[in-house]
Amino acid sequence: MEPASVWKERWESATLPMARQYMELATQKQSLVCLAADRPTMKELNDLLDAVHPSIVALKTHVDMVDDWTPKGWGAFCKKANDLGLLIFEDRKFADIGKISEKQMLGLYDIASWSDLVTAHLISGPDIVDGLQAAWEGKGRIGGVLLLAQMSSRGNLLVPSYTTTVAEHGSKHPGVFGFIGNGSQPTGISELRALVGNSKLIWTPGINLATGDGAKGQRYGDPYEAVLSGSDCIIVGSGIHGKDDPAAAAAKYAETSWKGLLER
Ligand code: 6AU
Repeated sequence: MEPASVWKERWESATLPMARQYMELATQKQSLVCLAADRPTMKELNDLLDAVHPSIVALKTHVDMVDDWTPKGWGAFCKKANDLGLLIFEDRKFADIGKISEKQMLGLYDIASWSDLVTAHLISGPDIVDGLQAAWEGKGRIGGVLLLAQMSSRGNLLVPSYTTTVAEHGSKHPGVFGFIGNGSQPTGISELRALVGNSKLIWTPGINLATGDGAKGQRYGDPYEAVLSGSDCIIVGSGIHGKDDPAAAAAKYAETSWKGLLER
């Protein structure tokens, strides 16, 4: 299957080569799954990646949550993901002013050296995107920013007028890869898609086959409905790593997300 024929207007209108790279790999693997690899040790992270990689297209990390983090262990983990062709997405949710966000991409974790994508809030204004892009440029690398336009957690403060402003700014910025939308609410995803148009991707956390309320204010929506509503990637954490058989769970999410895309 050709990516252009499956992704249609999203493929035609994509502004970043990395977006097409994502759509191409998703088409090859028949999966729109980004694994939220929220495990606390390098062994668990490696075991999880080894088990589920055939069914995922991107690897989302929280580098500062790993108990036994070392530059060497992390380097090997990222190399494994790169060799598998996966995009590495550090969910750092940057929010500071541009020049500080640039420095936060370096430092101990040196996120600019291994990430392809990072998340950012636009609360401090549009220069944050330029700051993050400057860090990748400094390393001779290309990266993309996913702006939080909505969140999945209950009671979050990303009100509709804020979402609209983020979508307006982000849709025009060449450093923006796409947006984080609320996967637990299909109508919200459709509304975000209407604001964003086709030139950027929408990735959605808050996804689980068991829909409804999750732990500590998390909310979950159905993967198939999220994709039908306009999500281009479902971000799944505990729905995969919290299961006895993560590989089988990941395959299930891949199948339902791909079905959604074909029927969209
Ligand atoms: O599937 P879960 O609930 O186990 O994990 C959800 C993952 C976590 C969160 O940090 C992340 O998705 N997340 C995000 C982002 C940016 O990915 C935004 C959001 O609104 N809600 C959310 O859960 O790694």
